Amino acid sequence: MVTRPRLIVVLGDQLTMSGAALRAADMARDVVVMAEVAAEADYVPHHVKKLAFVFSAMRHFAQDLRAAGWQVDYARLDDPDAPANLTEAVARAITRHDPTGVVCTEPGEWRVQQMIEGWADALSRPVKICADTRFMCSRAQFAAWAEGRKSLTMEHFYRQMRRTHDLLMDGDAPEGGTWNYDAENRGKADPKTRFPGPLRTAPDAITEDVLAMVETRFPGRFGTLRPFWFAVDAVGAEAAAAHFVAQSLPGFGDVQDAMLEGEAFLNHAVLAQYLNAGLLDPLALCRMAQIAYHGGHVPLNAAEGFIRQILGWREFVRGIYWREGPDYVHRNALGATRDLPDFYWTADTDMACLRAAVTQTRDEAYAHHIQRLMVTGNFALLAGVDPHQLHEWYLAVYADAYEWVEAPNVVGMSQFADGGILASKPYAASGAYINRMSNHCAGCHYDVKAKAGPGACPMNALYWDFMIRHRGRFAGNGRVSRAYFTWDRMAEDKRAASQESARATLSALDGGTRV
Ligand code: FAD
Ligand code: DLZ
Repeated sequence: MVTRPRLIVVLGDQLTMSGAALRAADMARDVVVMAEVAAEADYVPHHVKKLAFVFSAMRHFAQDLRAAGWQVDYARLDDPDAPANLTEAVARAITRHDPTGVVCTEPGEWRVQQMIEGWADALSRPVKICADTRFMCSRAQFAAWAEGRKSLTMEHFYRQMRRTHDLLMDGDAPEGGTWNYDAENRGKADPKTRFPGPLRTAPDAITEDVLAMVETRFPGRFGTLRPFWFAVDAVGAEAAAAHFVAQSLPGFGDVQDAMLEGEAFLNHAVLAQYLNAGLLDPLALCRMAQIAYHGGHVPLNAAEGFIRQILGWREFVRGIYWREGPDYVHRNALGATRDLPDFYWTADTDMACLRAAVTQTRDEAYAHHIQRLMVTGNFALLAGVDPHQLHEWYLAVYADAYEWVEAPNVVGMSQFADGGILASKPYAASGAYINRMSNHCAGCHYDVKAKAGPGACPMNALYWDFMIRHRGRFAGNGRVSRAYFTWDRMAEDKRAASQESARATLSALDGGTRV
């Protein structure tokens, strides 16, 4: 008797042998379906390095699956008859294999989840969606934790996660007696420091094929494709993680919030693209950091700071994304409507910090947290840029961007567009913050110390303009209300000059004049 298979669908960001759908499958009978499709490449204009990373990692994973004994039905984007989207890819695989049903792992986006939920009717086969076990807190566990709380505080969630996963714990107390060493992680970086940077992996023949395909298929797309140095399989990603823990983690905490002209990575891990695609396991990575701390190779502020990002923030934002629902990406609590300035794509601006962030984003499909939050995010917040346009930009330009993690960071943390679900205050700052945390201002066309006038850092007046625009909402917020005392005590002529400067910058943005 011939046993009919099931189709096991593996998406481009689910590239792990221990994926939930694969674990539910029978290697002897089931068929794994993977498809490179134009619809996923085009729904936002993904950076060319991100496209190359996803397609090469998919091809490497399919190769590993076959070597392990799986039957893999793989559609390549450069096949003349490539399916246009994931539904078409699965429909065609159904015709080829006549399966009894389809098994998937939860995707990372409401859009894709809704698509998969439609397959049972559209394709006339039962569809099973398995919970994604790559996370340390399931969607259901997060919902249970959040239930009945007036506000959701990352720090409370993080402490519970530390206990649950026994990370940096000394019995029931935190290692070192303190839960959070963030206060020690706000140092400025010394421009003379030589940072080791992330491990660079040379492209193999599969990656070279993909690079050629991306060059041909996506001309004019944002981003610099070569040199391409991302790892594209689990072995390479694990080597990159080991390199980070040995070389950069010891100094991670000290300069976690710093920025330096010409230094894209400092001591950051540059591992999020691997974690989010399934090439690295987050709990294993946290344990590596913990072992390095216990071995005396890494100080506590670095190990704790790093573990907090993954065990705390990464899991927390995912919980919020799924809890808030599909309309989250359309929220706009501050009513911001300005178009995204063109310089987010061209880097054509006189503001040194923004030029540096966008240039390195174009070249590396990477910017670190403070660049995303306090440079590109902050400027958009101050200028009142439409958060949905900004969300689409972030989703497109970073190699690690998938909606479950990108949207809460952009819509919630950076733009306050969810009205304060994720962040308890707006991350709004004037040029003084950039000057304190970086060396960008020293070589900038604008004067960071000047508060108003054509030569003044535009963020200074825009900061006040933002605060005044939203005074009704933020004056009662104890975390930012002091700013209003400062504004109210400022001389009338200074306030008028500041407002005039903000108006000039905003109309330059609207008129497409260089800022
Ligand atoms: P490191 O700074 O070395 O941190 C270590 C790890 O912690 C990261 O690899 C990441 O997995 C995790 N992490 C740190 N901060 C966060 C956070 N706030 N949320 C979730 N995980 C975190 N992260 C993404 O993975 N994808 C995104 O699309 C994304 N978009 C962002 C947009 C904005 C506006 C902001 C403010 C942050 C965004 N982040 C995003 C979070 C963070 O900036 C990136 O995870 C980090 O910069 C990735 O680089 P890294 O691996 O060198 O991280
Ligand atoms: C990001 C991406 C891209 C560019 N291409 C594909 C693809 O061709 N096939 C695929 O299965 N997945 C791709 N992905 C990842 C999906 O967009 C991702 O699974 C969803 O956004 C949910 O996180």
